[in-house]
Amino acid sequence: MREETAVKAALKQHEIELPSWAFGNTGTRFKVFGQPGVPRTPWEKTEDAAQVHRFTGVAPSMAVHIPWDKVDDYQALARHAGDHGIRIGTVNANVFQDDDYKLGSVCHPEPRVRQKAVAHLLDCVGIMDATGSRDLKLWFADGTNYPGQDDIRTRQDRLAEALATVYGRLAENQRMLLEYKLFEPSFYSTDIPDWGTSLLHCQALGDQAQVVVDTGHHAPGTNIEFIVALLLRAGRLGGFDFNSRFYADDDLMVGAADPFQLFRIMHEVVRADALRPAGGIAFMLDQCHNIEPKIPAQIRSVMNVQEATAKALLIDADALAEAQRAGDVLAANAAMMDAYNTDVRPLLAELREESGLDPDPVAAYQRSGYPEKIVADRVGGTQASWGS
Ligand code: LRH
Ligand code: MN
Repeated sequence: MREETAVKAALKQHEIELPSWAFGNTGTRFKVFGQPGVPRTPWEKTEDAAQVHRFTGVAPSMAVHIPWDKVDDYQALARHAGDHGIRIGTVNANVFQDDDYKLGSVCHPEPRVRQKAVAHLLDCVGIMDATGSRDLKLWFADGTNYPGQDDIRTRQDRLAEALATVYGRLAENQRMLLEYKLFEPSFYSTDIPDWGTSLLHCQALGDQAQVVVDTGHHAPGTNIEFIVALLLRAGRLGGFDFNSRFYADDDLMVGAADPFQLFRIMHEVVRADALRPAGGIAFMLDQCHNIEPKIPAQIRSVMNVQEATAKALLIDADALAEAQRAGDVLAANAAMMDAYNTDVRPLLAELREESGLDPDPVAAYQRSGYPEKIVADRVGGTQASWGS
């Protein structure tokens, strides 16, 4: 069993990035619910993200989504984040909410629309220059709803051309993270539906192009940790969009629906020694808190990742390897299950206290006065939302 000190040391340097859009109003096609105290601006979203870092100690960056987080001065936004103890992280482009993009964006039949989409992606690289962000995350809603609607292969040619243009604009220290999704909003074909399609495009582009695994973007029953192991082996796992789901892309709190799956995924990361920042994996949350209070939900989500990671770090790697070598199926499975069934909450509470934090981050936040403050302060204006 790995020493507790080694486990704590590994957890201390494990950073989890928060999504700005989780602090705004979100919902489903049926309803987007408001909540008192929801931020109205990217500045207020940054302040809320800083609260999550304040109480967990391991969420020092917030991803932005453009234009949901559009501001006149991105350097000023980055400074604002710095003033609150965090930094602006991944820049997410958005070419899925404009009327022009009904038939796609970079895969659209019309060159005018493709050029418009590429222009936005290039603008996002400009924003990265201003915020000092390393990663550009690209998710495309592009696809078709009926067989024959468009030519599958030609759309791949258009996609490859657009990605190459954007890739060519990246600075040396910048990366392109290419996200895949099985379906929705397209219901027949999606132009980047799976890890293989994303990987093929990344390999065609170059080393600065990496695959993002959004845990809600697979067919039910998919062995996601297998995909993770494969991408790590290929040196192409750029990041995760963590969330959980019972059915489709539900974007629920990570670990809420399937904590065992999250544990198995983090086992592959630990086994590849890719947990540390130098491992190059962006551990991002991508969630929507449609009905639950947003800041406590983000704190809980960070804690869920920490718990799964602590359990993965506690796997007795030698015993596991020995049992695997010996073909001892039950002993090998037991090595995993013993770690998974270990209650790591006392260890994490200790780690927080050793880091000068309250052992119970959610309770500490609730007692902080911040929940009441934002409800009192944030009156009037328009609450932030994913503006669809
Ligand atoms: C698409 C997605 C993508 C984001 C969006 C908010 O479903 O996972 O990562 O741009 O959610
Ligand atoms: Mn995502």
